[in-house]
Amino acid sequence: MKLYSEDFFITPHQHITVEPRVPQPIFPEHTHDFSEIFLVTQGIGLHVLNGRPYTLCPGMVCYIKSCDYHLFDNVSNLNLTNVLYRSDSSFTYLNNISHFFPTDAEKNISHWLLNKEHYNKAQQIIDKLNESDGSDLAYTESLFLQLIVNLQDGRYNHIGEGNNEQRIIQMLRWLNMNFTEDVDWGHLTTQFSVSLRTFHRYMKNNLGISPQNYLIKLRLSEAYYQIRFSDKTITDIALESGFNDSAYFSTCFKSEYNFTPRDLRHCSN
Ligand code: RM4
Ligand code: NI
Repeated sequence: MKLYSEDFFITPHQHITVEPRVPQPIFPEHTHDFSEIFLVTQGIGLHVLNGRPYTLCPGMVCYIKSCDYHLFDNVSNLNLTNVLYRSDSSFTYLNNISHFFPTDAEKNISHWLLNKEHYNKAQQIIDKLNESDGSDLAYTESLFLQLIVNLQDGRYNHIGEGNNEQRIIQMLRWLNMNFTEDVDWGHLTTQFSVSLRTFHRYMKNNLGISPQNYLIKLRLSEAYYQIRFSDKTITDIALESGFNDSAYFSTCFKSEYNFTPRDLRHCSN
């Protein structure tokens, strides 16, 4: 299957367009006469690019060149924002931008995770692109430039590549961004090509705690912040921080900080 730009770009002069996919359903293998950069905003799914499978997770960015072929499968609440552009030589004001894209020297590198700061920045830029109708070329092209520079900047190593330690660090970064979600350690370690045993050993040796206790600490620190600086109820905060049970949350909180969530709320008001 081949997708054509006239079906997605409103005018022949428009070179960039934003296509939110909320959700991105299963989509069969296809190629295009345009290119894509997409940012995963929610959920997970399998992305097969040029025959090679990648597991998508929130915070991941992916580059598709027009000649690539790809498909989405096994999606679970997968949401993404797709930025379509005609080609990197179709711009009026931008030239010489190829080095802001993954280059041939980094063969196969098409997916990476963004840290939170760059992820948020990318979202903001994409929102602006989405709001503009594309008629002001200088404006949309300057936003596009900001986007690709930011995506390069906020880049971690290629998912599932590098040595064991690099892969574990990628996984920890993912956790730092996504700790409020349900975490299935078996699934997560498979996704980052790390064995569960190696991960436990790494955590024990380097952080001195188990993965689960690390996850709880991340959730507690988020809850701590919310209790101090928001007026949400403690029960809501517990749930939003990733705890399924507010009694269990209070127990963990007390043992971490030596005072209860309620104590903290009272002295913050
Ligand atoms: C699809 C999917 C494809 C993209 C088209 C425009 O839902 O995101 O990758 O090429 O939209
Ligand atoms: Ni596509």
